[in-house]
Amino acid sequence: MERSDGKMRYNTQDPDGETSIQFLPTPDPKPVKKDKGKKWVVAAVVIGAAIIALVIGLLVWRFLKPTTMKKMYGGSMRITSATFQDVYEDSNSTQYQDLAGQVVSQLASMYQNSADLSKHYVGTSVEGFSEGSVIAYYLSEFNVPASQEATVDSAISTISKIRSRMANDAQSLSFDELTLSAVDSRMFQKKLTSKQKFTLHAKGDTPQEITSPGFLNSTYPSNAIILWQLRAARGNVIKLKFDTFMLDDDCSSDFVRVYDSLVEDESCLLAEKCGHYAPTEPVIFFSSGNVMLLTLVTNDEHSYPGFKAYFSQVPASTRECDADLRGSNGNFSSPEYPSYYPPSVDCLWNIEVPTGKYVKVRFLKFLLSDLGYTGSSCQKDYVTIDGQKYCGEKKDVFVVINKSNKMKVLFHSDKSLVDRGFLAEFEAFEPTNPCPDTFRCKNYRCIKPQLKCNGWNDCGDNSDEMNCICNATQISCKNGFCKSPIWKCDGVDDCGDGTDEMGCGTCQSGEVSCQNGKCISEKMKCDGQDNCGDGSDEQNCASVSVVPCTSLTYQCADQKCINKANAECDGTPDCEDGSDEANCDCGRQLFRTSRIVGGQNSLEGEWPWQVSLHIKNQGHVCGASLISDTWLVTAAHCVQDQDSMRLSQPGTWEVYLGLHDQNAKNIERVVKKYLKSVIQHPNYNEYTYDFDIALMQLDSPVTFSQYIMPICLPNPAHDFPVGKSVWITGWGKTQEDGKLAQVLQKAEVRIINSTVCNQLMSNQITSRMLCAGVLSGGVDACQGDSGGPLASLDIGRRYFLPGVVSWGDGCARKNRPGIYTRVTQFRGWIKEKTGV
Ligand code: 4AZ
Repeated sequence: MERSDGKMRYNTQDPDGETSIQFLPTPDPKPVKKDKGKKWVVAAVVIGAAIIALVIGLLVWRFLKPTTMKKMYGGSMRITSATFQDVYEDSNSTQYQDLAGQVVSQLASMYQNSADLSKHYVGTSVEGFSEGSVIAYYLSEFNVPASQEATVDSAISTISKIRSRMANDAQSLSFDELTLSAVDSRMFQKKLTSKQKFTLHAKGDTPQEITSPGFLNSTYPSNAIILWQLRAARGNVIKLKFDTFMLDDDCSSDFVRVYDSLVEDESCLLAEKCGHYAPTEPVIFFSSGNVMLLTLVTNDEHSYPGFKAYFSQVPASTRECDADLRGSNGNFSSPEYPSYYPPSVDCLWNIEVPTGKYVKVRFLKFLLSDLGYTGSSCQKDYVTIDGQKYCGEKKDVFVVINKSNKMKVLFHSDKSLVDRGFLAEFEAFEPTNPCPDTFRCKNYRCIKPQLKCNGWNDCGDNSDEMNCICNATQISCKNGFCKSPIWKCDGVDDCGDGTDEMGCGTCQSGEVSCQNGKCISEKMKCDGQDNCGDGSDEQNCASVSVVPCTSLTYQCADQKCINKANAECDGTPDCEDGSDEANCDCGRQLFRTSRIVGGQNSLEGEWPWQVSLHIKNQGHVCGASLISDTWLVTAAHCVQDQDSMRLSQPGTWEVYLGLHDQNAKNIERVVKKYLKSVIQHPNYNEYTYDFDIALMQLDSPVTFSQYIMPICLPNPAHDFPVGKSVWITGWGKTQEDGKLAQVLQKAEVRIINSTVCNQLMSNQITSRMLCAGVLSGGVDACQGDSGGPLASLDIGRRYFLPGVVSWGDGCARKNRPGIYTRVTQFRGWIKEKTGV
């Protein structure tokens, strides 16, 4: 027996061998009777059993209890038995509360009548009223077992089909146009710890500013939902225009939603927007009535700066869109183009060209929302021409003709999800000669006759490349196309059916070919050994591992090499020391490339590493790229002394960062800097343009902004594969014998195989050069672009600098690609000179 302190407690072992716990009430205990002890034992067993049963019960309840979820449904109804009064805008007024009470009981009684809804119904809140006669907006909450979600959704959808109801007593309401739809669960997730709601009324014609909290001074609040209910006077619609739109890139949890309602009614959702929009890319929405709801939902990141928008009222009557279009040509567009078209509109254009001619309509841009719908039935927003519907997003220009001098074009938008709409031109043509002096594509586009059978899809529907007779030198693709022989075995499927890449390797079956032409056994691929001798058998392996260093491996800061050439800043830490993801504050394009701002003009802030190099008092001569807060990369030939000019001297130059328009240099976002030093590559050859690279050091560090940011430098092994699409940017000449551009230009080109390029460029291509372009001509860098970036968007959504604009044989000529300095060859030199 083990004794405690003898005062409080001890264990007794009774003759039956049972153990019990006794509390000693007094220092002098009475003898314990045997039958009393038994009672204690029984009691203890009963209590113990009860506790065990309770614990088991709780566990069973916890795990077998059906898990329930919160479901919210938002909607509106048009109350026909009431007339709108201004007090209905004041939620504290008795009139508001009376009517809200009636709406709540009306909805409650409808839910009670449904067996699938009544048991899960929690409550309804009225969120506002608007004119017409009175429209009530509400949110209803349900607590639904997960297994019953579909049943509840279907019961709600039955209710939302109630078209109208006449009151049969004084208590109930007469209403019609009822809507009810499940609110997106991100709008009421538990994480949203802060909720704010504002109600704003448009003041005459004066736009009112709305900003996300803390706009411009601080980050916007995290894990918050903010709602702005916007109202306009009767007979008006609301125009909401975003001036600045810069939210987090994570669109799943940080976004703005705009509703054509006063509540989160998904059937009236106009758009969900996230990320960044350039100031030149209008983000403007219109409501169909005199209310709108703007919402902001944020995630746990403290993002900056948020948005600034203006809202104003526009008379509904000015929004008529029907028109008669007469004459031989003209253009027309969906309402508010290039802003988002309003919901619930129908427009009819009656086109009539001179008698005897036929009508042709060319859609230059076409972006109609068909979200939530698949197939070609065009159920949401569409254009109808002669009974044929067109919808969705069309990447290429498309043409519709009518064999008469008249055409009716109809545009319809439904009540939710809007897009930018369309821009179209109409034209009369001779019935006997639809494409004068040009080739007529199957899709009725007219193209220059010399583009027929040139190996490129100029029509957009390949009809210019059909039924061609390939000449002896061309590749005859199995699908009937003829392609230039230079594309044979270049690693890119140019035919589209692989013909040009067939029979290229000489390796046997069971072998794979190395980049250096050697054949090795398939088993040696990704075995951690450099069997090829050039490391190419250890590239593109399923898992990243430490391998012997070669020219194709990435070297971590700890000097170990890994078999992932493009490991740096791709968002995945691959090196043991994490060095591949260090120093990655580069290459981010804050503004998305627009779908609609066409042509070659860049968006403001689209290429924040682009620098304009000016000779003092003379203007722009070359481009450069920002690689840190003090260093620029440019071309050596830009800083080569000339007879009259000391271009190698820092004092010759002034540099502009954050510049978009050469005629707008004195604005706040543009930073003008001078240079401390210029370093031309010592091996630069002014005759061959070999080693055409130079570095420039700013006299003081530049502060990064949304318009000024460095581009990422590729490590020596970084692979920019043949055929990859890359961007050239600059203020260079827009034609070989033309003028410099005023606004920063952009063009998309592709990396070209060096062997092919060397053949095209009379053997002038060295290993320090990289070729890129469009071999059919028409797209290229030109004089004045030199020194500027060739930018490649890589994994991790960052731009890298594969090349510096160097030289070419003229500009944009057919089969004459642009030649760029291959930056991977100079990574070590850049590091040595700049520390970057
Ligand atoms: C130049 O003179 C130049 N087509 C730059 C690039 C190209 C041609 C000329 C490429 O700066």
